[in-house]
Amino acid sequence: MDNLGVARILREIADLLEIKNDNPFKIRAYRNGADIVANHPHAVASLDATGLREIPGIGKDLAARIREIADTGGAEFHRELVAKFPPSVLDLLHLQGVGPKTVATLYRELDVRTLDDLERAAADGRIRGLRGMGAKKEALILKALEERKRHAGRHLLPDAHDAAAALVAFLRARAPQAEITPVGSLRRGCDTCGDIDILASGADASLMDDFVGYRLVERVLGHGETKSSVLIVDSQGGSQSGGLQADLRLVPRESQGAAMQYFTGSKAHNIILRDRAIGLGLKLNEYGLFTTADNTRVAGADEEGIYRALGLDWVPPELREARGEIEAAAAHALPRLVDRADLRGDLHMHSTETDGKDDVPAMAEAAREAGLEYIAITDHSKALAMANGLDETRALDHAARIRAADHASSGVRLLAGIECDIRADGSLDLADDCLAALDLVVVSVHSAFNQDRQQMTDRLLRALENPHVDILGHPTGRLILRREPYPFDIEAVVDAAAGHGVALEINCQVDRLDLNDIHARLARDRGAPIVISSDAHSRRGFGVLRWGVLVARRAWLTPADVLNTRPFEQFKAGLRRHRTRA
Ligand code: DGT
Ligand code: CA
Ligand code: CA
Ligand code: ZN
Repeated sequence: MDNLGVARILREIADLLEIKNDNPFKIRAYRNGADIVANHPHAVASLDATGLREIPGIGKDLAARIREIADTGGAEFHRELVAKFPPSVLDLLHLQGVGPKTVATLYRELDVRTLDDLERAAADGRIRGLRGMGAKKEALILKALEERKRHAGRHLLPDAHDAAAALVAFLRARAPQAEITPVGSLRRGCDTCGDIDILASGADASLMDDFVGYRLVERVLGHGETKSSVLIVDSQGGSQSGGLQADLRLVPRESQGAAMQYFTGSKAHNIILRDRAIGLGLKLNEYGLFTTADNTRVAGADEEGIYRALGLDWVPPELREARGEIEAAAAHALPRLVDRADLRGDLHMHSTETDGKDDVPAMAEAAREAGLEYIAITDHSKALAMANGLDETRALDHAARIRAADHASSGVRLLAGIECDIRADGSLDLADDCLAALDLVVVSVHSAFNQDRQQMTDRLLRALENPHVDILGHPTGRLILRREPYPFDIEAVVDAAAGHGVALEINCQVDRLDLNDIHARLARDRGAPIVISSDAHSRRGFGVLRWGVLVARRAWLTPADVLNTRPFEQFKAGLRRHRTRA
């Protein structure tokens, strides 16, 4: 069994224990164990009990449990828990606003075992009568169910990316002479993907047999000569999202570019391109670009050739959304999009001082390995008690240690920052003199999400007025496929940020990507500075920067639009705290 399989069972044990209202330390031990196993660079199944216990955070009991799972494919303890609770109750836990206590009550009192059971109970008004629930809670549950339906069948980009990368590697090994690439929304860098589209050219038809025989295929939906579709189990195990569809298309070599172009999409981009072709007396399809008059092939082997024949510069896939890219390509005015390699700094991350897993020197070392020149350590403020958030005294002590570490190191430059909570009324969680004494202040909303549009707008605007605020963190609060952004007037907030010189964050956490592409482009257009930050919670947390860069590219951002592409001194000078004083 691979690490993700082991981690999944450990995580289920933690969830089930939580529903059972078991010992919180035990629950945390299993949950931490699941994270550690999932992130471990080597297969834990290949380690013996002693080897397992050498992994920091894995104790004797957990090591024994992991061995049992690796040896037998399961754990007795897990089976006992599953016997007490049907595994389908775990689906309920993924609903926004439904915690383990609620699940336990619903199960015990109403025998709610599945999402369907829950929907019926809520629709019948049976939930409001339960202790600690009420009509408001019932309405929230109905809303969460509805949102879940809306998102059903979509997957986070990084999940789709990982699944596609493994599948493409498998296919390439089977057909080394062929050209095999992911296309569709995945290639465009969309934050969610409906399915995985893969294009192969120059491959033998037998590649289709290899494809449907892939190890992770759960079900074959179609098996043809030029197109096949399968359902594969996704890395999360599929129970929540119901598997991931993958399509493979096979085209002749001379159509490679045309098919790349066609199947990358988007549909809207393709339609504009096709109309442009018609206007030029040409015909564009997935096989090539042809003259209408006598069907002569004009282009098709490569994408550049297609765009060129249509009088266009090659359009980066992230821009192919019919948002003005064709006009820009015709005018040779496409932007030079920001790259991961352009990033020199990272302005949002956590350490062991609050809810991070690694200390400041370890984070600095990992940042250096990730090619960064400077970072800000921005641990939580006291309102986040759950995360052991900092009060003024601890924040300043922590800052002193960060600065000492900065002087001691010859590598990455460190900024002593904070991620300060924005309270419900828009005031900040830490006193002004404390914020003024730090190098960088990120402010974010972590509570009172249910305010109405006006309240939330006023709250954010008030926070931005505080002169010590440099960056607004994860500005809309969305959790992709789980929680909608809180309602607020984004244009008013973007304009205020531009006016105050507060940077808006593209938070790179895979389920946040907040700002999204549209909002980041709006921010740029209105003159608000932008930063791309990892929000890393461990030394392995910098890998997510690539996803935020994709959002920035989809937002048409150039390196000049992103503050943390600047060298350290120039970056610092561009921060609001230094600008407003100048
Ligand atoms: P998704 O899967 O919902 O995340 O989004 P896409 O863009 O990957 O959509 P998908 O998988 O349905 O199709 C892949 C690409 O194939 C799409 O981006 C453009 C092309 N395509 C599919 N259907 C049509 C169509 O009816 N007309 C045109 N012009 N292109 C299409
Ligand atoms: Ca697709
Ligand atoms: Ca598709
Ligand atoms: Zn946060």
